[in-house]
Amino acid sequence: MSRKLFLNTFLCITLVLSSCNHVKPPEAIEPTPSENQLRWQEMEYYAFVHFSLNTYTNQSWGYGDEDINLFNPKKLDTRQWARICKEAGMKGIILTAKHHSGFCLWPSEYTEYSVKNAPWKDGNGDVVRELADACEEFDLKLGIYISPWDRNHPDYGRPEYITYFRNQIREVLTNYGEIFEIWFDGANGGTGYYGGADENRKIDRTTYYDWQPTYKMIRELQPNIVIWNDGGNRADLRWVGTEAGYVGETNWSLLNDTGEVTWSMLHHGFEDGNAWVPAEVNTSIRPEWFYHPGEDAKVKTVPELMDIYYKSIGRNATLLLNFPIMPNGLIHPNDEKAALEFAQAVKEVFDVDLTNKSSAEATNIRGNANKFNASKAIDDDTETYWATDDTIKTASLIVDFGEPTTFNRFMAQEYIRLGQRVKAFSIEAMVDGKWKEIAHATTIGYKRILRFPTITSSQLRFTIKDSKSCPVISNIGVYDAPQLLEPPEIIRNKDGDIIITPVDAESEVYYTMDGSEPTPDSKKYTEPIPTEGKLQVSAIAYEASTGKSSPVSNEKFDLPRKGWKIVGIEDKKAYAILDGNQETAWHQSKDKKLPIDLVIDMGKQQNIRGFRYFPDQALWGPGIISHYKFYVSNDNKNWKLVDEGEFSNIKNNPLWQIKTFKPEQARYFKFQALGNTENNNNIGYAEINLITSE
Ligand code: FUL
Repeated sequence: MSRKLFLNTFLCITLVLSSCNHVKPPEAIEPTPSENQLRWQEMEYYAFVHFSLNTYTNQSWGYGDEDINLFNPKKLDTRQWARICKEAGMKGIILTAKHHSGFCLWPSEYTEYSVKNAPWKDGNGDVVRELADACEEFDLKLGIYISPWDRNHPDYGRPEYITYFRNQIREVLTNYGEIFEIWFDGANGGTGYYGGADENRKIDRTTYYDWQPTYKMIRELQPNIVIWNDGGNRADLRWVGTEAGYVGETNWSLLNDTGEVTWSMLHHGFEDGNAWVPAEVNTSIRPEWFYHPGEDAKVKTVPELMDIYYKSIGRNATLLLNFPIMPNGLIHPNDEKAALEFAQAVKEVFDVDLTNKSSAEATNIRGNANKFNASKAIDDDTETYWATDDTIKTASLIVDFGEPTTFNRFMAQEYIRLGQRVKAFSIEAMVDGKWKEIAHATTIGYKRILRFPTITSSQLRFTIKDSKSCPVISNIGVYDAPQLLEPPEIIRNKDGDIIITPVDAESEVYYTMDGSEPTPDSKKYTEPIPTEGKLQVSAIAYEASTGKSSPVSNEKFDLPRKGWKIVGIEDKKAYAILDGNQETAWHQSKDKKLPIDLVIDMGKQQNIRGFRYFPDQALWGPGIISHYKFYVSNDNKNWKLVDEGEFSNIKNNPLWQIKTFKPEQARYFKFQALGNTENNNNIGYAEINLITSE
């Protein structure tokens, strides 16, 4: 090389390098997350634990007068909880230190209604302490749920209670080491024991709790904490408007810091919001939050949990998955099994990132600087990113696998320290020399995962179609998820026919009716099966081509509802509430005013010992009954009241409600609605069924 050429080359390289160094990173677009919110978001997946006095009364919400002597778990072992959570890949545990009943799992100095007066460990026990120690041992973070609504406290509803509530918060945030999250549930059903007053106490949610001084105290006591609060009480994190385990597909981590928060804002965030309030998806591994023995066969299956994963973590939220603790103080083995299998299934999908062996190129690179080039999106380092020039809001990144590659999942992450930007994007694959769209979506945020049918291609194109400002992508991933067969749906119609439907129409269904586990050697389902009497049905979906089976579906049925008549209602559509199909519902006529009766003639006497109510699942105006009376009669004239009460938490978790009482012989029953969750006269039902004795 001549001296001149050498000098020229040297100059060029220096120029290029120095220009790179001068390319500035994109400016943040406000709002941006705090350090605490960032640390929390990276946890992605952590546990909820519901345990309280109502674990011993089979209730969803304790009333506040439950006998303290019931609390005496014989095998309580917080190390078992922590081990399971750790093995399940979770990063922390949030404990219901105080649920709505007011009972405290730590020996609070401000109330007698706590473990200090329970027989457990002769009053020397402290569940919060034991869990804090177990979390430390298993390297998990600890969070605290402390219910603002307190159905035990005599002062609830008065200003004095706020002092009590703050004192309790101070106790749990002072004595148990670092707390990563505090959870303030918004539920308030009004009625309660309230120190013996036994009355309905209404509060104004917008003013009563006076949150700001409480938040200030919390942040002083625990500088690294994030505060969860629902409704309009803006804190660090938001609820997603449902407990069913999903956030909206479009999910901005933003809200406005003042003003009303609508359901849509909870579910989707608010694109133009001026405050960073990211979403946390909370759901239970079983239908309910607290333990009910009747749900032992209702633990969510791996395909259901995977679906929740994609609809929470895969949609820019975190996942808070609940374990109900059994009365003996342990997590049930079925729940443990489901959580560990779920962790394994997640691993099987995401362990091999197909971009690891690929190269990437982009249509625009910020200042042409290496520091911001496409490879930064596939380097697995979330602190480096691909960014474009400031004026560019539409750009593509092409991943070249170098050989035909099979995939069905795509993951993208924005570098959210600089704000959430992307509004729309698409994924294409090169098929027969042309780009073919395989998926498109809206927001990305911290993490977005898309599912699409399996495709084989050598190249993938990720196109940002619209963005608030130049896109900043820290990471993308491409995966080949194994197929998961979903368990089939089992229903029994009014005539008593069992109908089993596979989720994937291609798969075969095998079933048993003797309580044994179905296999592909069991009876094959081909058409509705006429049945009589009480029975249990178990079924699997099976794919002969792969030899794979789904998890087992289990359903127990009481007597068929053949011959039942809805008394005094002409509308034939009313029979939707007896058809076994949870998706069909019927509502009482709009002119009726509460209390509203539903009277059913069973045609003959039955020995009734309970009933089951499944509310309409509609998002708007479902007419969900919250308070009821239940009567029986033999002549449709003289009625005997056999049960009355509330369906706790039915608004947020509108699932089967099961009530039992002393058996009664009767031909008619009357289910009387006294109130609904909408505070109006709209009363709906998807299903009504009885629980009978032999
Ligand atoms: C709800 C509460 O009312 C439930 O009992 C449960 O604690 C759930 C996580 O939040 O709204």
